[in-house]
Amino acid sequence: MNQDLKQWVDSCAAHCQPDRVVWLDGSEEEIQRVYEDSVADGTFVKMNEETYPNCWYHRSDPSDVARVEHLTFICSEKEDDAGPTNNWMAPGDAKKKVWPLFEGAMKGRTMYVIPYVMGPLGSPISKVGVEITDSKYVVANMRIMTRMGKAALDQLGDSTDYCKGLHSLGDLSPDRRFILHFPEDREIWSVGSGYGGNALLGKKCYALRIASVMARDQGWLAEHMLIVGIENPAGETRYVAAAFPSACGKTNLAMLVPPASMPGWKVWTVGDDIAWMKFGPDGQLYAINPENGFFGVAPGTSTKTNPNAFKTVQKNSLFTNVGFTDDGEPWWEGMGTEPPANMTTWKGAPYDPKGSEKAAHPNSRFTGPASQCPCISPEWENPKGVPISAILFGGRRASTNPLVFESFGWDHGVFVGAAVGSETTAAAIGKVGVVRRDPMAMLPFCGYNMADYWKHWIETGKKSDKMPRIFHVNWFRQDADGNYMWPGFGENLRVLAWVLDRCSGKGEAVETPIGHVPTPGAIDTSGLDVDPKTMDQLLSVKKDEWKAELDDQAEFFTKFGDRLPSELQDQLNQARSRFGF
Ligand code: OXD
Ligand code: MN
Repeated sequence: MNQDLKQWVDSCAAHCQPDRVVWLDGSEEEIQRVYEDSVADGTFVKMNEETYPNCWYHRSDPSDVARVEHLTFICSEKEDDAGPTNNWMAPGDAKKKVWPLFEGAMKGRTMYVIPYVMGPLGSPISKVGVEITDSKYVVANMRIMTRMGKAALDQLGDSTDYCKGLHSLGDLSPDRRFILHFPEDREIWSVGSGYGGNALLGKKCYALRIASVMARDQGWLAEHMLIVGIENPAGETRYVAAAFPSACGKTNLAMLVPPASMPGWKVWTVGDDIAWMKFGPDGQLYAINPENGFFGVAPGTSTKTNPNAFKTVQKNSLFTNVGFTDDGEPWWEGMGTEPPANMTTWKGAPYDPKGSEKAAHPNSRFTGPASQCPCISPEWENPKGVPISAILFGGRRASTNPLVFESFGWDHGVFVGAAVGSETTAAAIGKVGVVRRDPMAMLPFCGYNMADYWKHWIETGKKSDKMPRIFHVNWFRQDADGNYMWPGFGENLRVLAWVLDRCSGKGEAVETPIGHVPTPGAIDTSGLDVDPKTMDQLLSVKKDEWKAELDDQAEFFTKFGDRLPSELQDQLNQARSRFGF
């Protein structure tokens, strides 16, 4: 028994006072016992065993359905180390305030100890964590989303190199809800929420916020990125990592189905949300997916938009806050079928097809094992990771950003990533929405000062002459009537094909002040309902729009004061001068 771990668990148990402490070994019998107990206490409802074998349905408290950025804190010793985009609390104050909320919080409950590995077992890039929780929902999700149990304890051995995560549902009151990160101690405390991103501590809390700090200290990258393999008709596979803010289609891109017009192309999913990247001995960046499953947004997922995600979750999966039919099946808006009769909503009320209440909460989720994904990459558990040829950044932009462009080089690419913006999804069609700056799609997930994070990116680029090329994509550009000009989904592969052409020194482009944009014929549009004029618009770089864009980026950068890396200020100045601003 690892003494450091035992002491920590004992001290948490003494304070939280559970009725019993259960160390999870990850076996099948064990999880079935947890499910049985969860049905008894109402955490899960068993779904239709014929149509959804070993699937479980959960409704959360209606006040606990999303990540809570305003209650999420980085508790670094110095406030400056958290930076202007994070909430900060001094570690001593945070502990004084939140430790009492754990006192006796697990009375009448079971405390589960979940040892887990983020990343393939035995991979030099993988990391161990241990989550203590009183939530059976968390146990069930962590069993799908991570490699957990005995294998994790074996990997840990006597080492003290693991992330400690203490989680309790507490009383679920938003007034007593805190998600605290102590980057110097590699520790996480989460209380008052059972929702995924707040409570599955391996995901956003460890694999992004804490890991981003470890990555800075140890010389690697922890990023909010999907990883996808693209195989061309000659059978060559290259890998792309892509960062988009939440609700910009990361899971769809990771599981893209090649269009009929591209026979012989295949797309292989490595990960849909998080990438950990380290240099290999050959100087290339290699990426692993630290997760073991997909925790995806259900609404809008259909056999048309993402058949692979759909097939992944037909068995051994969890469904949270979707509609629930009296046949024991899930249903959500955008599933591609008519709402069934006799369904209850995510709130447990009878569904009224004429009413305004949706069956599924907009942030309702499925949790499914990655191994069940029909297009899972044969390399997804390769302990070495997969070599990354290109990095994409992107956001949801009605205007300004062309369908795709390539940066002029690493430092410029870092600037492009740092300047990512995305329209708030509530933006009405036809209107330009409110752009929120979301650098590298890490705004809510970077565990330290974002200016230092950019510096870390700049420094990383100096370590090798085999860095991936950096691109920006925008699937969401609209015409003057508010219609999306690009069809998206599987057709995005046409853009990825150009990206990979550029990586192999082909792929025609014109130089513009923002970077290299495809020449009019460089992206194959045969068989698409996109005429040359529309394509022209999709690839256009408009001076007046970019004036406003660069001004907005400049204003955002001023938040960081002197800490902004001079390389980014230089890139901004150069972009302005290329336009003649
Ligand atoms: C997620 C998110 O759940 O980014 O992956 O919010
Ligand atoms: Mn995400």
